[in-house]
Amino acid sequence: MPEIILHQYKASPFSEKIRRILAFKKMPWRSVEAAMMNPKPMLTPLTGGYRRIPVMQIGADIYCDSSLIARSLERLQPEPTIFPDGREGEITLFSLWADRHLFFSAVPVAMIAAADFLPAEFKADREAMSSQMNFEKLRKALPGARDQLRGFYDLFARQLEGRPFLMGESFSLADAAVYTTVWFLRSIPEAKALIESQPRLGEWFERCKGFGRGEKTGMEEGEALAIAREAAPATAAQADPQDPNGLRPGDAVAIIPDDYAFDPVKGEIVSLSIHEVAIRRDDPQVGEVVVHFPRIGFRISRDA
Ligand SMILES: N[C@@H](CCC(=O)N[C@@H](CS)C(=O)NCC(=O)O)C(=O)O
Repeated sequence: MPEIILHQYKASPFSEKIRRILAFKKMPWRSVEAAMMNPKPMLTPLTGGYRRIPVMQIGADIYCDSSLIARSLERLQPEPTIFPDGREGEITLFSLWADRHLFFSAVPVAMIAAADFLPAEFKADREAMSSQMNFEKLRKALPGARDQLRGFYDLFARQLEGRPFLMGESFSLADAAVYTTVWFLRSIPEAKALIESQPRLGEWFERCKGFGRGEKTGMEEGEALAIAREAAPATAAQADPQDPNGLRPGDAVAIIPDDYAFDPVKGEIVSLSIHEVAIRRDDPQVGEVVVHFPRIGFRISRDA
């Protein structure tokens, strides 16, 4: 098993999604405590500009976005699976919904609850990252977000009737994705009240939490950069003959998320498939690295 390095921070809900999966799979991992705000001089040499957390590093291969990190962990260690009963499609679709629709309903609730305590520089950083993170807009969005959340929590509780986990007998990526938001809101009084009114939800939360903290060992940021510098990327060239836009290995492209934090990462395509694109870039600090992105949720454009 290669050494898994996760750039993450404690309060990050999408990191918690990956921490749940690592704990469930009992995979050892190294933790780099990442910065919560820009600038991120210990992360961007690896990613080429992508700022979001979590990021997984294996040597000189860098994996962006929790959906791709989850798939990659499953590939590295298929058992116990996060796609039980061959239900990968359904579970992935469910988790993609949770990553956006569910999480975006949680953001106004969490941010407005914390508004008086958050430092001005944090607010400015988040507003620069996403136009939706403007506190006036968040305040306006709050009543609607509360409505959505109450409805979603009710549906989760119904789904958990007679099932220990959302998809049945076993934990899956769907649980990890919903846990991301429920964990994010765990100490916000109105979200706590929703859980208390639905005992099944609280029991499910404890079940997911019960996998423990996983086998985590700390790592200094500088060590992660040195590891990338000393390693060679392990990604083999791969074409996608059915690529809908005719992209090919060797093409120069720029990649951005399609929702927020539009920092382009530029490089040359190494590998393409329906669900993943990997690009090679050269960085003055870490040398040659290959940065991997999911294709769902990201835009790839030719970089002339
Ligand atoms: N779709 C992304 C979302 C990642 C995301 O928004 N992460 C938050 C932290 S949980 C973030 O990066 N916030 C800005 C920052 O930390 O600089 C994923 O699944 O990884």
